[in-house]
Amino acid sequence: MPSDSSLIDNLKYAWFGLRSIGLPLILRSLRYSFEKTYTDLKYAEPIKPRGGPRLWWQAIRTFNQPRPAPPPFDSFQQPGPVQSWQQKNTTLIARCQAACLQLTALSPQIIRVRLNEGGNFNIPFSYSIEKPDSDWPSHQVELVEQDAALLFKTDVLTVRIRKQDAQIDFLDAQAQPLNMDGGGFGWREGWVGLRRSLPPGAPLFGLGEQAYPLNLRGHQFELWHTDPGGRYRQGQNPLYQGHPWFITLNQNRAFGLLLDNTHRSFFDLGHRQPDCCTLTAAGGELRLYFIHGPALKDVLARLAALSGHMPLPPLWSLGLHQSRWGYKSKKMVQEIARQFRERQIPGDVIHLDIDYMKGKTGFTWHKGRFSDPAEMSQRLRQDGFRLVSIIDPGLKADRLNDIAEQGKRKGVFLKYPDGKVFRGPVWPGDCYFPDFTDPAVRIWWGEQYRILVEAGVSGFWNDMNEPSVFGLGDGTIPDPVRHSYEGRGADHAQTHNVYGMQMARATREGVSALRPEQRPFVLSRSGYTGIQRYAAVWTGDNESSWEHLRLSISMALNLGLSGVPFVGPDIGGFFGAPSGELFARWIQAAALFPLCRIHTAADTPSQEPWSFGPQVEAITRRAIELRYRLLPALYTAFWQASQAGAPIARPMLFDFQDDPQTYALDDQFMIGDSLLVAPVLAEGERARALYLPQGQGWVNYWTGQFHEGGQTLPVEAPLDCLPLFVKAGSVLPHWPLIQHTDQARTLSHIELHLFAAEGQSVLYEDAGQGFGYRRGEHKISRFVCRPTDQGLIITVRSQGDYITPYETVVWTVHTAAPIAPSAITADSLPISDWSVDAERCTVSFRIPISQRLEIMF
Ligand code: MIG
Repeated sequence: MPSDSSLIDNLKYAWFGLRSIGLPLILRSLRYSFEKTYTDLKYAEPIKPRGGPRLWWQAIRTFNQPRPAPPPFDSFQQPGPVQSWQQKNTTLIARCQAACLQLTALSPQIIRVRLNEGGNFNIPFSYSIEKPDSDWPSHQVELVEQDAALLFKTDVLTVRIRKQDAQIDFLDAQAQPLNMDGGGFGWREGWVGLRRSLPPGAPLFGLGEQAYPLNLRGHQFELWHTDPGGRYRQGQNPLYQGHPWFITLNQNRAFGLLLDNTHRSFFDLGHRQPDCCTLTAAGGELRLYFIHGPALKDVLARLAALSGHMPLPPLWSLGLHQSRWGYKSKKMVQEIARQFRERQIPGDVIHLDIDYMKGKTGFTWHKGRFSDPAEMSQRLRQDGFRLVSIIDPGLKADRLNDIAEQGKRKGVFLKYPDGKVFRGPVWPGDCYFPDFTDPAVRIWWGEQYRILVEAGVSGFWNDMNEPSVFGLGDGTIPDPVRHSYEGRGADHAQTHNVYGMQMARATREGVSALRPEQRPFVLSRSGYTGIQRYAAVWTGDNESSWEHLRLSISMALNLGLSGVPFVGPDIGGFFGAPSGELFARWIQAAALFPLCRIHTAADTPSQEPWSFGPQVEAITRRAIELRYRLLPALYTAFWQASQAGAPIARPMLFDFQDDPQTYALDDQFMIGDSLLVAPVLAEGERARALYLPQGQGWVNYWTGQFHEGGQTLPVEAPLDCLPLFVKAGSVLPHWPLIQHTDQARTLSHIELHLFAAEGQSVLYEDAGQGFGYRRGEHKISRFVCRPTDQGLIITVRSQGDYITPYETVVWTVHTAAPIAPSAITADSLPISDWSVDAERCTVSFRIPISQRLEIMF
């Protein structure tokens, strides 16, 4: 179904809203919209009328006005000429006519620039930056004075500050421009901003979650987390989480810019001026991080060093998640689990949406529908299913709600500046909102999970945490509402963009305290730079359309390039109903996505793997089986993300940035180092073309056929086929088929498929749960494959103390042409038994875990 903005469509969504929210709540939300405007006006500077009927009247007249755009950058005040400077270790302060600039080289590749009118540079606090300045290893910088400029030099970067106007250029070690100033740093009426030139023609990526194609160049983005309150469309911005970060390339050398400022911000990425980006924020200090590569993967590794790594999640969260808004009873949940097992479709997780709660309010069970949750979760666990349950930030403001009453007594909820507790309507009606920026409140919130933990719920889904409040306009908390901000004090305007991330943090820390021996799984809708430390994210309320299938890929890839590896869409689409074909293509495309969750809205037709008839069921089973077979490869990609910030789902250019042909590709992507996925994204299509990057060979996963890199290849893609290629030279690990990840603890063997060519690859293994891996209970196996005149040599170097459940390896060596080995040795001992498949060009043999294989032809 095409998603045009026809009146009928809009009426349908309005009707859906009316039915699911109900008239009284809609009227309350309308009143809230006036209240919010009233509050905004009441505390606005300069102080307006102090309240009363006149202000109400003004609120009613102005309640739905858009927030102001930033003033034009040309009108910003600028620091002016550099008058004096002072260097202390790796920091330089340049005193200019009207302001001061502070430059700090945190590492040879990371430069922070701050602008401050008074020159009072206190220790910066940031929710996004995890690593304190003092934790960076020491290194040398050199300051060189020239006639017209100061050169601030690390081992690999030169920062050139022009004396005349304090403009700043970043040059590489060869003094080649990386990123040049395009208009300086400035401020006006509380806004701060900067303009930089963009490398000609270079694509731009990042910005967190944006409903755009992969390359963001030429567009403009507002960063102010917003629940669109219905489906979103391509080009709609802002959504649930924008991140103040982008990454680009200057002649193949990558760098990234992070504007560390939580206020409502704007990123104009070559929209008004094609060769410049203008970044502005509605308040706070101007604080910019420049991160050099030159490899994209190094930029991402450095972003993770700054903003934190995704901790390794429990293995079960890599399994299939089945969800819908509307699994309303224990009976329904158990029936879903039963169907999965009966139909032999692998699955690990069932989600409980707001229907499990009493009156849709947090930390309660609807006892009528879920009579004995602990018994239910225990029975599901025996069947290999775990539960994830939803929690919204707002707690029902009701005398009968013990948690809300207790929270009120303890003072955990957000308040207006006059001390009155803030209330806003969400699903349960009027709610109070915890102040997640207060450490004590995070602990209080975390303890509330006890009721769910005791009921055996395994993971936690944080929704509505933009925060979303029912009302017109941007549907959130009024700007003047106060937050602790770690005791520093801040209003909502400053806190808004980190609220959801701090909720996810409170959730993660809370369940960690309740179950210290287990790895938490938290799924969050909102987030910000740093969210990867606390939660996986999904891309919100999408729609069952081909357009959204395509978007789900570019959105996930840009989140990955923003440092958030654990991502995925609602497979099949949230609003609307997918055709069987769309569902089949979506589950194929997302089969190897980091997060693999099927989800749909209330009152949509059912969206389980078997809802579309036997043909689509078989396709879905096959896609999910592929995921479960490849879990060791996927888990290795998770480990890489947790170590070095690499995305799990990677745009083609990530590993092939020297091949410019990869830059524009957003309909194919890599999973980890060696899998190339090229899903079909259009209705009726049964073939497609894909690009194989230069520099190595590629093997069709299904046929075993070898291909040269550096070419566009047409492939057949009947409805039951997901085009999938493997980088030649890789060892691709497979598990025998399991139905859920508990079964990975008793594997009889592992299958290692080598796609013979010169190459290296890695396999990471651990218990899939707990924290033993941090004490060395992991196993990292590095494979090197070397073709020789006589055959192939494969070496396996393993480290770590983890003992795999299996002792046997089934090797399958795939070659370009049929081979008949004359001898095979494993750790120098000859193997007598192997089988050759001449048609598929493979040789297979079963051996104990070994360090060196030689295959003689
Ligand atoms: O306003 O809990 O994005 O996944 O099913 C809707 C009901 C509230 C929005 C989430 C969606 C979830 C739904 N929630």
